[in-house]
Amino acid sequence: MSIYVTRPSVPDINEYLEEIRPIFETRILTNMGPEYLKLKKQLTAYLGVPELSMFVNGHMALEMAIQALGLRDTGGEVITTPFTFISTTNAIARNGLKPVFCDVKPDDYTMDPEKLEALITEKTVAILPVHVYGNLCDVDAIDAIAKKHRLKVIYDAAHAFGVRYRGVGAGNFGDMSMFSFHATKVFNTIEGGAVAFRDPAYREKLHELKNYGIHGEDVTDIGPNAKMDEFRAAMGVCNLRHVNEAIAARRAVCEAYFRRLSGVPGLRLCPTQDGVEPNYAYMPLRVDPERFGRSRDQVFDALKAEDIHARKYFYPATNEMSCYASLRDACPTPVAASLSRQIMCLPLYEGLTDAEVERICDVILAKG
Ligand code: T4K
Repeated sequence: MSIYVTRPSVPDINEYLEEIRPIFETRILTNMGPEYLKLKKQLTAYLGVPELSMFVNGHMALEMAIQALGLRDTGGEVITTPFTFISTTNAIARNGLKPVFCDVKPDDYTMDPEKLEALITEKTVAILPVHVYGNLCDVDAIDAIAKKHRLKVIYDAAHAFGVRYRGVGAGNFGDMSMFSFHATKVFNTIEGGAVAFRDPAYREKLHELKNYGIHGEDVTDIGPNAKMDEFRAAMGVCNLRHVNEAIAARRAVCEAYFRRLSGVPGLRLCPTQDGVEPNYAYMPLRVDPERFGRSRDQVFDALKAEDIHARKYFYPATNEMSCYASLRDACPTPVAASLSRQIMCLPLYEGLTDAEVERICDVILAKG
């Protein structure tokens, strides 16, 4: 039987039907109706953030966060990392800004604050680090550098749903944080996303931006339609009831992988960071070809031959994509380049059995 990198969590169908039943009576299908408001309230509490605005997907949430901070079309530079999904870099470029690539740390794959300050110029307007795989960036160092240079910080927290640092929700750092609620994430609304923020001044701005920028009878900012509809919000309400069980089930799968794979020469699994309560969003495996004797691609292909579909998140690094070719040489990122050739994410989801994890590990460890 095929094993995919993930399998979305879904509620019992009757639970979902109960949740959407009132929608058929009220006929409020979208435009921030009762289900949207219900989910927003529940998620604000769950994530432990002061303010939240929900969107049709995480990508639009990120684009709107940048725009709400007044950075769109300023021609400025935004420092980010290339070891991420293309959405992060595209959100900067689609706002008319220039991505500047900072390398990542080899231990947790997040922005290396020691390489950050050298990239700041008079054109820099913001820093956009990524909590990749749910590993938290060095928020203390990054926020201190941003404060010193008066820069905005937007965290791509697409992978960091429910992650806490010293008991504080991941959405509390920087000026804004974007969460993705895509089907492949720890918590899903089918497609969906949100921006968490502290300053209530952005509440109205984000609300207007996702609704074409309409402000009363006027339009002050040019916005798209990026609203989350009632059916997706209802899916979120149902999934949120079970998310703690889903995270616990993922944890058990991760522990099974660690039992088989940790300590194997040439293989590296990501340890839990100090002070961080993780969400077990991804199971990245780094393969050092010299020490392991086989490359990431060889292991990936061996799994594929057994109908096991790991994913090369994130290969190529975003600064290696042709659309960003002109920016590549300006700031080389050798650590990200090497990681993108050595890491793959193994199957991880609620319901992946111990026997399946054993089968996956057998293939990884088999001598080629
Ligand atoms: N920033 C970061 C750092 C991100 O990783 C992402 C998204 C974003 C921003 C943007 O957030 P969103 O706009 O997406 O909310 C996936 C997701 O589409 C994307 O959300 C995610 N990151 C990215 C890392 O991965 P693919 O191309 O790998 O998805 P796909 O369709 O190949 O799915 C992987 C496997 O999951 C499939 O082989 C089978 C299974 N699957 C998938 C879907 C969609 C299912 O069983 N059911 C499903 O409905 O991109």
